[in-house]
Amino acid sequence: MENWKSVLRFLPLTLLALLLAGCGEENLTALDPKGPQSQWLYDYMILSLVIMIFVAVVVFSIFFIILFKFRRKPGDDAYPKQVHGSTALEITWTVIPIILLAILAVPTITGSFMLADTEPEGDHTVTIKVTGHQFWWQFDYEDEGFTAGQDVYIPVGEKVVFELHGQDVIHSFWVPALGGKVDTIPGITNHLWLQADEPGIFKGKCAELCGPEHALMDFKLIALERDEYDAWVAGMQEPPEPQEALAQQGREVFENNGCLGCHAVNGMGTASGPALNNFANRKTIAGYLDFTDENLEAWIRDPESLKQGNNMLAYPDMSEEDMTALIAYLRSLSIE
Ligand code: HEC
Ligand SMILES: [Cu+2]
Repeated sequence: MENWKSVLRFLPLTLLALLLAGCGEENLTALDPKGPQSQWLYDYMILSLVIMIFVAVVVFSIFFIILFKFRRKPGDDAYPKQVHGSTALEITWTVIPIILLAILAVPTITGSFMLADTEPEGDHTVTIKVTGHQFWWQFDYEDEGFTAGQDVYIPVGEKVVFELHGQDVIHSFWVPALGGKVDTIPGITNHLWLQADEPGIFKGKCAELCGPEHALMDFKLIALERDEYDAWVAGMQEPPEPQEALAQQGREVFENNGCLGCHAVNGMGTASGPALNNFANRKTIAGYLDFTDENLEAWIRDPESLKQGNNMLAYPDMSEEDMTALIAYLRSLSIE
């Protein structure tokens, strides 16, 4: 019994430690902003926190002062003086909150307009159509004429507009280090803009419970300098051709097994599976598995065991020879 009590006593501390431990992953935190949107959100959070701490300190100080100053002293048996209402006090505690709310209202209003302003800036604002699927992301670069799966590339230091769509259920597009989250809803188009102030890989999450593997619906936003970004776009428009014999053999396996029915490797994608034109450039398979041959094979043989309820076909009986060639082909799909 005693043991249980001491365990319980440490529970809040343990939970708090776990909670804080989750806040540190690089480029997956709103507490280390990397763009104007997330910087604004962060500053606003700090401002509200400072105001709240100020209020808490004042209120608790008064509370404790009164608690000690006016407590009953030994031998003090007189009935205390009764007070009802104090105009000065009531005005004070009405006016101070009004001032505090007014301080918060100014950035709330200007910031809301700033965050919602998805008008293009200049003539070359990149617009990307995002579609949330169970449990992966599709990124259509309609002006440039190609589709990307899982990883979304943007130029650094520029406003990028995202047009958000949902394919099946409601998902939510969120890159914590760059900005707020916005839902992707079937039948409705939402908008969001983001900007990355420095090059890097920013991790993204689906932020709306969308099915059994919602937690694995991860993606990456990759910010490149303008010239590198232009080179990437050109690469995506001219997808790589396999050079090695094994990879060429693998392309046949790919074509003969109906992979092409769901996966585009060229141009605009179909809607049922991620485009694979730059698959070999990914850091992860299916958004979260380490990029190794073993994981790739495991995924193709039995995707259900790795991501429950996803819409990929399983190929448990593919021969080792076909599998080796197929993996060589998939590994050749890279944009320099
Ligand atoms: C019925 C449609 C369908 C077919 C057929 C199909 N896939 Fe998929 N595939 C998917 C879907 C959907 C996903 C995304 C699953 C997820 O992450 O939720 C996927 C994911 C993948 C991925 C991971 C992609 C990434 O971006 O990380 C690879 C690799 C892949 N498939 C390879 C293949 C190969 C090789 C074949 C043929 C042997 C094949 N697929 C056949 C639908 C399909
Ligand atoms: Cu989702």
